[in-house]
Amino acid sequence: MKKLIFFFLLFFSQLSFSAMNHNGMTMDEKGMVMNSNPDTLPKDCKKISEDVHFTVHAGHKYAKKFNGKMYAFDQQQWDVKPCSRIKITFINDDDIRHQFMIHGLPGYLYPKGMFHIELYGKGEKEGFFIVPSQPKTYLVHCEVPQHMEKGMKAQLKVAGGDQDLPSIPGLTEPVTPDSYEVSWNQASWAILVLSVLVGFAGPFFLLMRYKNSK
Ligand SMILES: [Cu+2]
Repeated sequence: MKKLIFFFLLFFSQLSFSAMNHNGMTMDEKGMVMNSNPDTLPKDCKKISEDVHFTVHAGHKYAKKFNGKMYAFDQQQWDVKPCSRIKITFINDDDIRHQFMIHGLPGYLYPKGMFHIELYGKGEKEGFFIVPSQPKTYLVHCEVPQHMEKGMKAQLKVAGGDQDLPSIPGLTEPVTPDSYEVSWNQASWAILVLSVLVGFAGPFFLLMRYKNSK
């Protein structure tokens, strides 16, 4: 009897883990979807203008075309109309953790202004969010440490957006250029000329002193 109760409890604990769903979050052993919203309209929208479906891939292979980058989405920009309902099918092609995370959505609908799909490894998950009406550019990235810096950064533009975000691979210039690039300003030229002069003049000066001392 005790054994039976034990297995009964085990079974139900596994069941509850495999379909946790609270505070706008669903998760299982493959990953999670946070703040998915398929039906609540932002305050400034009277109705959903259109339904769009984006399949977003994340992975190492999508960064190959970008110099010095390591991870990327297969696309770096998406454009939608005001009040669109967006369905995201997020596919992770890597064996490591990746996220599709969008920031800046209205806080009264999306806690911390965020909608987020995460996959712990290869796999696929989907979720919805509805955007407000005003023209705005939203940051899309992966928040796993260093993944954004290594290329996993993109933007979603509503009604053409209100700006371009920096450092989007193949799209916009970085805020600070990579440190391994040598910028030939006046100071670096001066140092080069000086080091050449010292390199030649030093031994010559020593030789002259040696000759004079004889
Ligand atoms: Cu990532």
